[in-house]
Amino acid sequence: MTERMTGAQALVRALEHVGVDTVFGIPGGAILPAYDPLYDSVKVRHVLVRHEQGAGHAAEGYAQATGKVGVCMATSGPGATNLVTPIADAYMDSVPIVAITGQVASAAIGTDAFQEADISGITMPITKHNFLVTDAADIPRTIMEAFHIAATGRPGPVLVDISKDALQAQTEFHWPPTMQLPGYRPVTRPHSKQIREAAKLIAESKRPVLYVGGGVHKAGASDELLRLAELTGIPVVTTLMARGTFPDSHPLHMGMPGMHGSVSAVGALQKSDLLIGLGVRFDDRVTGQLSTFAPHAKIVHADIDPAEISKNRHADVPIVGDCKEVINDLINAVDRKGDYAEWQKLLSGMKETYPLGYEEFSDGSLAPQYVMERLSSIVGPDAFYVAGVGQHQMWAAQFIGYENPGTFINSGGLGTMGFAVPAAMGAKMGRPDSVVWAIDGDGCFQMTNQELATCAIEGVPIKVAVINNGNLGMVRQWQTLFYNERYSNTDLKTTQRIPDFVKLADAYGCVGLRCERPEDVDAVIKEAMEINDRPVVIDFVVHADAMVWPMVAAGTSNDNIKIARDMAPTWEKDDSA
Ligand SMILES: Cc1ncc(C[n+]2csc(CCOP(=O)(O)OP(=O)(O)O)c2C)c(N)n1
Ligand SMILES: [Mg+2]
Repeated sequence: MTERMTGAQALVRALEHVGVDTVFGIPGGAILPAYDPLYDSVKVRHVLVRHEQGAGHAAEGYAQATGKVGVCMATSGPGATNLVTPIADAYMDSVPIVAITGQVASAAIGTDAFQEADISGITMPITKHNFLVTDAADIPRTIMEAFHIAATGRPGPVLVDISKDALQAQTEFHWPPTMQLPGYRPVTRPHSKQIREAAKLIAESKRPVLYVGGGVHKAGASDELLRLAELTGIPVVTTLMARGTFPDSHPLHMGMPGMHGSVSAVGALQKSDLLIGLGVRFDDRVTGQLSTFAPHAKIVHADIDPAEISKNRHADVPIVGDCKEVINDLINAVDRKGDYAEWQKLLSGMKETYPLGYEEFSDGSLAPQYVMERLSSIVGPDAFYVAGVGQHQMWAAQFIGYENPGTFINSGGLGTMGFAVPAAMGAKMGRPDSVVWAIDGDGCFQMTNQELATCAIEGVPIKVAVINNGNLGMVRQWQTLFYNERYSNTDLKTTQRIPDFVKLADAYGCVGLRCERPEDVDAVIKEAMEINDRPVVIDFVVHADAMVWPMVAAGTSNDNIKIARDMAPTWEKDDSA
């Protein structure tokens, strides 16, 4: 059955058919035809944000909290270019979003028309796929294809740029359209020979490690991972993108590897004889200097994206497939506990000798890590924690105990300051019954806090912990360590209360609270937990000199991990082998 309607109506109808319930965006000239039928939709709620970057990050937060595709919408030119950062962010972290942008009328494309930007060209290298639609008849099929591509295989952002005349033209709408995606067939079933090879290496290894990345949760395979780990007794490390995929409290969990990873997790990789990489990409923040990364280890590398395998480190056994299927097949192929007692003992020893710790300040000021510990214990592991980028992000990764997959949402690959508040808004809209905390830096917060207005008006009661160290702290930390304490342009002077975050919160219709002393932390967190009719912002004024440890300096070997300034763990003593 076909129905006659405009391209814009067909767009909204298609969005309804693919199951969209929330769209984050801002209207403008080229996309205006689409906003008219959107006004009438009872299935699709449009959330008017304050900046398109917020729309993009909100779509990412929504996608990560729900597992569905997030949607953002913007007009041509500056509206579309404001989406570039969140699109790049989603690309790096494999987050399924669809960005819909208006484009100038097809006859004007290429003429430098008012608000023309070649957004499909601009986003070509940072989208999984993108479309420029100039014919109304193509709109429904393109939408169906965009959602299919975003959500299947390795998830990622897809852009659909639609010219204004295509939105305005009349067309015949029918559903479902037939997708035309020849050649797009992601391989999900792993090859059985590769699984056998992997099982053989596992059986031969004395020091195996399950090196787990964001792909495992994306494949919905955390239960399978737990079974594989418990069946075999193989220790686990979870990357920044995988926090919560394996319970932090589990004795086999060695923590997060990488530049700010735990000694036991970094040590596990460096001393391993077999890394079983699952949905990971051997990122430089994990490997450190590549030539000295896990020097004794053979590599099994499973990923749904064949382009990741052997990209940075040669895989002895490459496995292309969906992590859920890969892990299930490994469970069947391995089918017994290995003799890893020595190995487990070595790693547990490291974990005990070098737990995460931090400096407390004698002047009674607040340690940011203490705020994280208290949040973790008062709020608990059922909440979502959404971080910005910087020191606070690393402390949130280190000092909050994650027990549930997907509960730590952050910008890993791109490291986008300004991610937290809008992404928390998106997460809360996707999961309204869950508690959602944004953990933000005073620098990051000043990039996107205008979405607090959106939260207040749309009734999205997120909670924001601003870790206010008065500085672009992570950059300052590098200046402390590598630039002779020459603090060029990192002092935000936020401690002079410009802006005053409590007043700012108040101005945005939120509750603003401030906490400056360790003894007040519990009470302020509890107070925030009691407020559910409005967003809450807590200004945690913390010591400027707190640092993130452990640390592997960029480009150096993981073997040179420091647990504090000029303090290295003594590997040799631990490592009898
Ligand atoms: C958009 C953007 N600009 C610059 C950077 C570089 N950068 C990384 S961390 C950081 C400091 C962040 O400051 P703040 O939000 O206060 O967090 P803190 O490190 O103090 O916890 C900067 C500037 C970035 N990651 N993203
Ligand atoms: Mg800061």
